[in-house]
Amino acid sequence: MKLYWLPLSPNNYPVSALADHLGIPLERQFLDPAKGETRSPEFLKLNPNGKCPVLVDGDYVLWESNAILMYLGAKKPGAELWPADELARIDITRWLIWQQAHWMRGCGTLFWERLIKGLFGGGAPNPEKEKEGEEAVKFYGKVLDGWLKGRKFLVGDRLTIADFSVAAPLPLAAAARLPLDGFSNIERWYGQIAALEAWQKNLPRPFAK
Ligand SMILES: N[C@@H](CCC(=O)N[C@@H](CS)C(=O)NCC(=O)O)C(=O)O
Repeated sequence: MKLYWLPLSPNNYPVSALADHLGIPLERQFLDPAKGETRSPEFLKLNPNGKCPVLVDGDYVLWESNAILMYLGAKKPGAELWPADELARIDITRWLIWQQAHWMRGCGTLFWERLIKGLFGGGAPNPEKEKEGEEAVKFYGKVLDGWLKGRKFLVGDRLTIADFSVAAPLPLAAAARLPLDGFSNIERWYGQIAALEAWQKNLPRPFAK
């Protein structure tokens, strides 16, 4: 299997970390958007959205990070991180949808304004956008922290792909000054993900903690 990826991106490193955690060997190809590599005709044939990650397994091509987490999770016998139980899958899917629809949007606004824009010559952070991002992260952070109260992991008290997905922005929390202070349940839960060897191996250094 081959993964086209951007190692610094929170949509990307959880996929690579899950593959390592499950012991699934991947050939990894780093793409550089600054060199137009995500807009090349060859890459657009794989993903017309021009985005990473993309997983290629023989003739099968899959884009969208959360779909790739499901695919990798399903590859392992027993599929413990993407369990067969229907309600567990629905619960996990709920968190994967929430991650993209709400969580990553708020965090992504702050990543863009505070970490990425400047690297691409986009100038100083826009205070209105920062305010918008801060409000979203606080609002959805409260949702996540409340859910995690009294729970070890997001779904069924065991590690699943939902944890890999929802933890995605947290390694960059300090660098992007995500307003998560006081969310002790998030901190405790994320500590377990951060302790995974495969997670540590794939963190986007030098930004990540
Ligand atoms: N919803 C997509 C988002 C993918 C995405 O936005 N990838 C960005 C990096 S965070 C990308 O590849 N950007 C390169 C570009 O637009 O040229 C997913 O989760 O896979």
